[in-house]
Amino acid sequence: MRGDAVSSTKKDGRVLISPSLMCADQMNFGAEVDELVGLGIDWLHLDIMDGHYVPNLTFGTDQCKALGERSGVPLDIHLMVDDPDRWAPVFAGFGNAPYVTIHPETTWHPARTLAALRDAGAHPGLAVDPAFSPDRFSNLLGLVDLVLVMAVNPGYAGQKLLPWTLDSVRRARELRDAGGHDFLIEVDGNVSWTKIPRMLEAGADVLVAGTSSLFDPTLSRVEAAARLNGLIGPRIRRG
Ligand code: S6P
Ligand code: MG
Repeated sequence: MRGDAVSSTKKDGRVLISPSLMCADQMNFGAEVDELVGLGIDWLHLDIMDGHYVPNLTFGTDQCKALGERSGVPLDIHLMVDDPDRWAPVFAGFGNAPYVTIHPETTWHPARTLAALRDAGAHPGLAVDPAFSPDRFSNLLGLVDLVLVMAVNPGYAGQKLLPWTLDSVRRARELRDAGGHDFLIEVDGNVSWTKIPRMLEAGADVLVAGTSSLFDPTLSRVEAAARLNGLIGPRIRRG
């Protein structure tokens, strides 16, 4: 079962915006989240990095738990860890029915991990690393509510698009149509002013907004939200 926000997306075809909180001002974190929610963003994207699967560290469990209790919008938790079987059920408990996305290549039995997420009340998601085609995971597509296509290598904000990943977005859409699935397709990485139109044309339903758009350092959040509105339509209410 999906939450209301997603059901309404299916009905009205809106594109969802999921700001990447590793790009927020970490010294002003609570106020940043409040401003984003006030601007009408749909989800909050949380990159969970363990310093092993990716060479970086980001948020921990306490911060995610606090966000789930306070923010009021669905959490979009992107696990970049080398032990998702340990961590997926923990993160599944934060907020109300969060999206929890794993990289299937990080576990021996990803179908079991995805089923455990569903059993825990989360929306299971799978991430497609730039090294792979979505075809690699075709047997898993019936188990997920979200396919997150990475347009950069996992680990850092502020990277450049790997151009073939747009074909992965397109391919995920083809596989969804051919298989009669109804997962959402999210693009994560260098979702920029110039690339958003191509990402939408390829089939993206959800955009992870980072330093390339909503956290563009040359704009205020309100200005950046207005620019996003201009590209994808009036989805951010007070841009
Ligand atoms: C990367 C991570 C992403 C980044 C996002 C940042 O490992 O999964 O979610 O936070 O890509 O956005 P940008 O526009 O700086 O690439
Ligand atoms: Mg991410």
